[in-house]
Amino acid sequence: MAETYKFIYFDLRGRGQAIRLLFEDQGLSYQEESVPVGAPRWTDELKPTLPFHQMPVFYDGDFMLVQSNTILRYLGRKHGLYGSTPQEAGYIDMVNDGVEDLYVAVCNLVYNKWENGKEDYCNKTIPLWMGFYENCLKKVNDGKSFIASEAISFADYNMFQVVDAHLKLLPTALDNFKVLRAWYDRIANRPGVAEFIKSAENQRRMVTGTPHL
Ligand SMILES: N[C@@H](CCC(=O)N[C@@H](CS)C(=O)NCC(=O)O)C(=O)O
Repeated sequence: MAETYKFIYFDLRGRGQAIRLLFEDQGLSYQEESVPVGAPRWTDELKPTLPFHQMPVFYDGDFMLVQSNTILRYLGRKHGLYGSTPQEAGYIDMVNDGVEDLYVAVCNLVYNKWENGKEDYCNKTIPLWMGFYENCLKKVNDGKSFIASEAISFADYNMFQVVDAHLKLLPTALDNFKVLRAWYDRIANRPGVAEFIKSAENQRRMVTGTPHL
């Protein structure tokens, strides 16, 4: 029987979202514990026990991992979502690191500099990065497949969640990026992803722990 993974994260999309999308799209069995932000379950019980005092947390049986990108890579290796050559794996890593950069930037915006930063972020940062992602896609099969090949990778789920978060912030974010838009729609329409996206639990979750996003 296939393993049931265990996953613990806040009741947010945040850094848990790409992992959830991967589980759902790949039909992997998982049980999630969703912890309310600020709950004693987090502050008193879980946090002090974790390597970096942060979530998400993932268990494959007794084997525990934290660090969202590490968890994605682990699942990528285990489930064939990490390319089929060293070059493909390198390209997947490169794009995933580019996703991390924008994720950190958007968190910095909503947590630290919303009032003074929003306009610049929407006018400059979002088009710049959507362009970066579109160019990365175009390098492989003219952007008609996934990040590194015809096969989806863990980084596709991660790039999907970061693009999706930016569409919430700026619904026109993809208007000038047809290749990225088509890639986004291809992923959004995969049955496992589509069903998860429209689920009540997903709809209810904010991207971050702020009122802005
Ligand atoms: N580099 C880590 C960052 C993890 C992180 O920042 N976790 C946040 C939630 S997204 C957290 O646990 N915050 C609660 C706290 O620090 O008390 C990762 O990618 O998992």
